Amino acid sequence: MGSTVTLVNTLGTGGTRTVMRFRVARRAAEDATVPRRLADVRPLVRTDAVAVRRFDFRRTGDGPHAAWTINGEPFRPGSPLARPRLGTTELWRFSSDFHHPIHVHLAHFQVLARGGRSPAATDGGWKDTVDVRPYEVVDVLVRFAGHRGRYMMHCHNLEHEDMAMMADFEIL
Ligand SMILES: [Cu+2]
Repeated sequence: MGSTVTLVNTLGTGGTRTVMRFRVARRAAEDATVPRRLADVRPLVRTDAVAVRRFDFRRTGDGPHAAWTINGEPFRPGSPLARPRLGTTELWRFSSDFHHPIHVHLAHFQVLARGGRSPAATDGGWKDTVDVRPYEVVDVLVRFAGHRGRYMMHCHNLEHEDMAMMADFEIL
């Protein structure tokens, strides 16, 4: 009692550095339980993939013309970078020059490999976003199980998505 716990954004400065503070006000009993098994996840395997696609996330160009791009392309709505088929699984290989959390809309995936090695413990289960660190290559198996139509993937860094580090893909 009386102690404090402060949540800090170590990448933040000024007003974005200290996120929140908890003050322990009283003793309390914890009566919640965690189920022994959280979910049944059928692991996808490499041979499920009917296609392999590469998406490279990096800064392209110089000076005022520099931009955050995917496969060197600026965002062009309506020009999909991939056309996967509904009901299939593909291997998507994400590479990066920087720290980019890659978010794929409405198509969940499982991490197959990180830097050519087994995924990290935090990569387990179904994902809609994967952390790709500087000069890292992350292979994911994406399952297109929802609906046909145009979807989007993008870097989830706010500054990067604000600068249109995004691309369409279309599920056929
Ligand atoms: Cu980014």
